[in-house]
Amino acid sequence: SQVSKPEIDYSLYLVSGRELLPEGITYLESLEQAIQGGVTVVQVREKNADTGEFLKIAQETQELCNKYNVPLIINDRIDIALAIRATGVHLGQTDMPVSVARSLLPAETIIGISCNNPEQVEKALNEGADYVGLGAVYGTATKDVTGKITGPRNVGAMLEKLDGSNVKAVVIGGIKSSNVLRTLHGSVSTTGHVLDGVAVVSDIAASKTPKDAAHNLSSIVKAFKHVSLPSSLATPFSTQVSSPLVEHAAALLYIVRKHGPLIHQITNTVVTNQSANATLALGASPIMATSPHEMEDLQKATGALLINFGTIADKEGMLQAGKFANLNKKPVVFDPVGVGATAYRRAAAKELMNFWQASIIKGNAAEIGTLADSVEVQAKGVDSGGSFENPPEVIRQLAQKERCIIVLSGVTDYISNGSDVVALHNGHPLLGQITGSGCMLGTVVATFAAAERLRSLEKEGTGSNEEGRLVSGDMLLAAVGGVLALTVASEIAAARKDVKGSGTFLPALIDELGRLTPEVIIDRAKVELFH
Ligand code: 3NM
Ligand code: MG
Repeated sequence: SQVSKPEIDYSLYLVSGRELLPEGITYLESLEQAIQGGVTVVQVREKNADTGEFLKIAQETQELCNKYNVPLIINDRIDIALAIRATGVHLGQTDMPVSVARSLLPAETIIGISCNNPEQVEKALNEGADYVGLGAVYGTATKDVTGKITGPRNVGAMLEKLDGSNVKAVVIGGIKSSNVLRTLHGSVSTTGHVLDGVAVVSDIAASKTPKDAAHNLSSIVKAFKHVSLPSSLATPFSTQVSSPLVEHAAALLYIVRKHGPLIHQITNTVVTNQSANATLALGASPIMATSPHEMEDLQKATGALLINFGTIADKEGMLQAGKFANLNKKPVVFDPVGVGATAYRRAAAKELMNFWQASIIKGNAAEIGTLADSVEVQAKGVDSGGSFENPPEVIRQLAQKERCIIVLSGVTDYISNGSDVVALHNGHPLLGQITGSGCMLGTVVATFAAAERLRSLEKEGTGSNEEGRLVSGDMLLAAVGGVLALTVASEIAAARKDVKGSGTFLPALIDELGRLTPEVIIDRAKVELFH
């Protein structure tokens, strides 16, 4: 029998947190302002209240929710939900089972349940839950979530379980206006399943200005929903043919030279100097700052951020830099140098990728193989070689999973946005004989990413739907442009009469990056497209 259930807008789901209220504002004042700011559904969550007190709070909350036509959900307590005829209940994994709750409640009652992994989501679906709360996405002081932090990167696998169902999903745990867009962007399944909303306690409940807090969150969620249907990583280029792709990518060099963007690079001590010189040669400005304390200010002024963890001593700086780059919608290029070499690096890469969203990840076969959990390529260290049987498929899948562009460097460089793959056949063996040519590739790609963002913003103007996207511009084009610039420059440098080996090659390469033009790139590019 079909029961007609209330339609709930899960965009901004406020879970109450009376103990977090600041001085000078009552629970009901805070709640009313939050609803006025854009909260679309409210849950009363009381972990210490006696039944009488809980009931009173639930009744007062309901009165206010009714005034604004906002649905009310009761945490855990079926009896309270029944007593006030609440729209729904929210259950935890150790609360009453969904099926039992369902048998006690009116048929139209919404039942939600907290899930921490795909198995729990599957169970919730089978038991007839109406929505799931996924998390904890980040650490939070509001609830003990020890051992249960998923990061946005594990949300996609949970969402995928809901494919084909009408069960809705929100994320919870440490979500704030400063990380919500990055969270939404990262929390998408490889099948394109996106979130229906976000659930928040402290970012609203602890605010002295809950209306503003709710409005900030709500406008970001709504803008994201607007551009995420149907879900895509970035503007797909599959409508373009290969020649305009290269022309567009190469032309970004003009924008680099015209605007001279600041390229912030946290890179390793082996290559800092030559990476900075490569940036200057292209016409951009390097900043090689590493202190976590200046990241908030720096990321307002930069054009793009490169994080290369070849000598990983500044992890806190890397975390903060990426966070503020995401907040300021600046492209982030991640170069996980030698990520397979140690357990520490593998863990650090996961921590970084869960904390901020990369726009482009660049690595060799060993590094990409490690990130993709590939058994095919065993990472044996920073310089280990290796290759994949089917490189396009490996990076296509990794791009979908990590929600960014993947660049796989090698004799042939492969780039994917999760749907299409570009193979680039430029370069010279001398690149393999100097240290840090891979790191320099990250630098050049970051420089082109800054240019592509500027191009996109100039073209779109303000007020476009770029607002709902984490980074403006097609980062696949930026990656293609960056890879072509370095590899074409290497061919020209290697052919010079004054280049006699790797020692003379490095300065010649810097020279040729400085002399490079889009026309030369277009002329020499050897590009292949896979669909
Ligand atoms: N449930 P804040 S995390 C109530 O993981 C709750 O199921 C969680 O609070 C879960 O927005 C959480 O202040 C607290 O981080 C969320
Ligand atoms: Mg509970």
